[in-house]
Amino acid sequence: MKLRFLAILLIVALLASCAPQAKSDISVEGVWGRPSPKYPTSGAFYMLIKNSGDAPDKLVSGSSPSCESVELHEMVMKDDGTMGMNLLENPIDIPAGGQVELKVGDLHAMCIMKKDDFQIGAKVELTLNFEKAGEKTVTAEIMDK
Ligand SMILES: [Cu+2]
Repeated sequence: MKLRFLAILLIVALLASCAPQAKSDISVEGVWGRPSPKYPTSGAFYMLIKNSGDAPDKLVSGSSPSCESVELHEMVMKDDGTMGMNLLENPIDIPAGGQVELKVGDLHAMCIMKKDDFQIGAKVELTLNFEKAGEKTVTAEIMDK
């Protein structure tokens, strides 16, 4: 009886010590940007964000030396049938083992009051702030597409 109790204790202790800490593992690919076709003072960044970890993460915010500020936006269909964009109220979820694409006509990181760095072929630094993974600085190539 006592032995069995000790065995259970031992198993519980082993399980507790072996339980791996769930972590997110964020990588960012294919980062590019362009001047906004509609808003002369703005630009947009697009990219593929992958999470190969076993915990979900969130893209909370961004910043760039080439922008006054960076906001997370999504394109939406307005009541009158034209496209507009909304400032996201919540961070962008990056699921564990999943990916999220910021792409034209959908989610994007908006460069507010861009500086003169958005010439085609230029490289613009962008820092992304993730809830768990922390800051990731990437380089966006400015493209004409
Ligand atoms: Cu936008």
